[in-house]
Amino acid sequence: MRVSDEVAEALAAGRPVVALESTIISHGLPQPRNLEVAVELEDIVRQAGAVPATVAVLDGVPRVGLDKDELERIATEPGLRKLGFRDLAPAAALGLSGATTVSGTSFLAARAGVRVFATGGLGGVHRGWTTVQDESADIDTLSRTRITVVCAGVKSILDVPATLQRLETKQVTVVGYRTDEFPGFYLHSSGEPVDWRIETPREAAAIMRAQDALGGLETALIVANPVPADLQLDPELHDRVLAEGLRAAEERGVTGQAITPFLLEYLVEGTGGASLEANLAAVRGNTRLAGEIAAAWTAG
Ligand code: PSU
Ligand code: MN
Repeated sequence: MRVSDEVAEALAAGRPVVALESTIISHGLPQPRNLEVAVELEDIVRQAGAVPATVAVLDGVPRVGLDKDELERIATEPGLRKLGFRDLAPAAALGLSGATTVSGTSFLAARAGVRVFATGGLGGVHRGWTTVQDESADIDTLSRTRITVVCAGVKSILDVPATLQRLETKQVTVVGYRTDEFPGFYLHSSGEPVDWRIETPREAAAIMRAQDALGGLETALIVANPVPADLQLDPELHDRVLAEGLRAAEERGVTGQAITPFLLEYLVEGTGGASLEANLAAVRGNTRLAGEIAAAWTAG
């Protein structure tokens, strides 16, 4: 694993660092907007006074912290793989390049000593899980990785109540940021309740310290930060296009790793780009908050 000089120096000096994932860039957003977003997210982290550490695997080397050219590779290289934790060893052994999911990113970031991570929406339990056992590896990794993930909940293409149940079973702590309702990714609320509510980055950092002080399972902390209501996707449009997308995925037999990118892209097209704007608003807000939490964490 190679940690960039800037990230390594910040970590050694106890300065705030925020990990960013790369699958959202390679598989979650359309080109050429994805490169702009990758650069913008790093700028948002810097504005919050933290150092960004985008995570990926390049030519078989797991990387924490990328430069501009490397970000460009993630955004434009054709055939880039999508790597969860279990894919890291084969990619390394075979010298391949790939973007890391929440699962792959959490693992590598935590190994490097980065404690705070920002993304859009987590993976989780897919609809139809009673027949197709598709549950994102994000959940299992977060149940055994000591990292704080700031996200707008889990992707609304999923079975959200089932995903919340799995997070409970797997002992992953979930707190709402200034909300009593679990966010709905593109939507301000999923309509599901969340057990814990915090109001400040300092409270998030205090929970992180309490996790460490208690010891026990090395679980994550999920800080669920809703997209502002005025920037959310219109819920009716969301429900209609998502229903179409789920039907299209079934008709075309899209499954496994391909289903999440397929549905995200379907929503972008079916909503005339509105889902993309809501997705970006969510990721920007999460990235900003992650910077603030990282600062509160290192200040403690
Ligand atoms: N959040 C986004 N867009 C994305 C993802 C998250 O706003 O594309 C990615 C993350 O990398 C997440 C992955 O880990 O989707 C989940 O994929 P799967 O359902 O195949 O585990
Ligand atoms: Mn899956």
